[in-house]
Amino acid sequence: MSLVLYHSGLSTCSKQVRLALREKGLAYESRYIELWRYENLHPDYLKLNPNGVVPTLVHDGQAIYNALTINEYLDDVFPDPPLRPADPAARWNMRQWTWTADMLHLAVQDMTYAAVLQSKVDDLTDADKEKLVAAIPVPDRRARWRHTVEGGFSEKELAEREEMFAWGIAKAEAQLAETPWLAGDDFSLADISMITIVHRIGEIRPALVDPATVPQVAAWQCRVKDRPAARFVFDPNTDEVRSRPAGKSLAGLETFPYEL
Ligand SMILES: N[C@@H](CCC(=O)N[C@@H](CS)C(=O)NCC(=O)O)C(=O)O
Repeated sequence: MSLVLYHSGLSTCSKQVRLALREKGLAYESRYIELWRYENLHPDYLKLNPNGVVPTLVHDGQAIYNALTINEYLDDVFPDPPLRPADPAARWNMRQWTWTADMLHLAVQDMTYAAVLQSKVDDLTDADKEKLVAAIPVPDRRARWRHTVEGGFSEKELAEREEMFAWGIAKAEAQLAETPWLAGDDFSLADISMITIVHRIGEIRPALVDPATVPQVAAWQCRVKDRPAARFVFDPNTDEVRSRPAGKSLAGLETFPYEL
């Protein structure tokens, strides 16, 4: 049995799959996709993931993508320990939390583009900016990138993203006042999806996760991050978090600007 994970160190979606793999004790081969070099848009990578994003998991030669559905697949194929509740109502709750995490991810992504990617994109020539945007396969993402290369998000747009963050954190605070984990009594994919988002919100807007105002979310973050899988995935000093370590890249992948 072989599992090969194409992922990027700090990407929230990559962390979700690394968490699930480690919760299940599954060993995997790590292949780094350097987003800052647009390796995710390289034709060789697009053959594995036509959406042009990380992560992608290759299981015995079969490529599967989209963090949430990868994690559901892992739970189907490697059911022990389970990461989804058996009870239908709790499973529904788990799914609406993973949906919430996906909604929040759109806002997180825009904020991350503004904070990190904007300056890197600004360094490209106009021709390379055009080439880059044209290579993005999913129209909605292409439009976001176009927005970034054309100057980026306005203060008003960023404030709207921050409102989304506040909405998500308040929703989690209310849930965690009722149950120890987001989907109920047991740790699940809901916690895996949301911890990566809440962690990133804490990096971008620390005031929104202040323990004084959201004590339940703060205590839950400690509970999740105390698990061995999360201790590893959120450790800033591992190979998985640093930018690509030498010798672990997608073999033969060029760095941008390559022929697209
Ligand atoms: N949740 C979706 C979205 C993945 C996603 O947006 N990944 C980001 C990193 S967290 C990415 O690859 N970004 C590259 C880009 O924006 O071009 C999935 O897992 O496929």
